[in-house]
Amino acid sequence: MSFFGKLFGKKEKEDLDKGLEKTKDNFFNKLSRAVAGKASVDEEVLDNLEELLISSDVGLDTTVKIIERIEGRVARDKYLGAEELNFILRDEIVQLLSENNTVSLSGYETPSDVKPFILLVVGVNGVGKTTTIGKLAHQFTKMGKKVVLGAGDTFRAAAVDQLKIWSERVGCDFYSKGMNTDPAAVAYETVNYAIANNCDIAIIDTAGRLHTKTGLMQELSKIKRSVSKRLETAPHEVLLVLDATTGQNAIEQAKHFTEATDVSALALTKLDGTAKGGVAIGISDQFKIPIKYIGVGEGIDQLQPFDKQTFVETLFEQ
Ligand SMILES: Nc1nc2c(ncn2[C@@H]2O[C@H](COP(=O)(O)OP(=O)(O)O)[C@@H](O)[C@H]2O)c(=O)[nH]1
Ligand SMILES: [Mg+2]
Repeated sequence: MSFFGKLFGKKEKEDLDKGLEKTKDNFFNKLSRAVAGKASVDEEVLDNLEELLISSDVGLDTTVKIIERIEGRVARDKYLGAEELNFILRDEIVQLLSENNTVSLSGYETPSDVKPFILLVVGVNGVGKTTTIGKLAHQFTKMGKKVVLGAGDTFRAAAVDQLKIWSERVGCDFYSKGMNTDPAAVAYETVNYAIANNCDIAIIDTAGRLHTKTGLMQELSKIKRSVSKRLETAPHEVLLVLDATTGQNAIEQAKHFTEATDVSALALTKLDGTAKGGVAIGISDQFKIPIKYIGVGEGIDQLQPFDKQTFVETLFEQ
């Protein structure tokens, strides 16, 4: 847990425990049923386990990999007791996820030589983009960074207001041209504002509500081009926000967005209140792009840096 340092204290661990409660309950109730009355890990236990992983939203591809690993382990150790299955499972999942270690900045770090750091936030409507932006701005501001939020969701007046309210709560700057304005122009001018006002970080909100998928992707490309027209190296990060409560749908969204645009990081929101937290395991395994943040509640400080190992360990803590 090294990099967390003071970012990951007692409160954060409690939020994570609480956030994963439903996923855990769901998982372990089913796991104990899967091995009930079994002395060893046999074919039937493995079938049940497969079903359990799939129904916990780990996803088919990742489930297959995990089952293969457990099979390998069973073949090596013939006296594997069924009661050990959860320890083995934890082990194998941690190892699987550490194999595709993507090198990236963790947590709330931004490269010290990039200023302003331009963060573009994308994702479909309702996943938690604006909330995540507010929470991120709070963390960055606490670190002493000067932050500006750009109101690039110009489809609804409420979206602009919602972001403004966040900026007031956080105590950071805010840039908007109002609703029904060109989001690409808002993005350009937010970067301009950040440069002119010596900001460390600009976070640009976008709309996720367009009539067609192609339309949305074209809009995002246009926003990106517009940002780099003002600052060639920008955007420095494109953060795709996914809603954990949508389970497999989140994986589908990740596929579409990563195919269409250069997403560099993921945020998985609403892990609290869902039993579908297993989706984080599938996403970590299947995408080269790292999950950087997880949302574990609506509160301003309920966004956390994502650490695969801590996540899996917490999931398996009794
Ligand atoms: N429980 C919970 N709710 C969240 C979380 N993140 C966002 N939300 C809620 O999800 C709803 C939609 O969020 P919003 O930021 O407006 O989504 P957007 O349309 O993508 O900008 C709001 O009611 C948020 O409070 C989270 O981590 N946990
Ligand atoms: Mg929004």
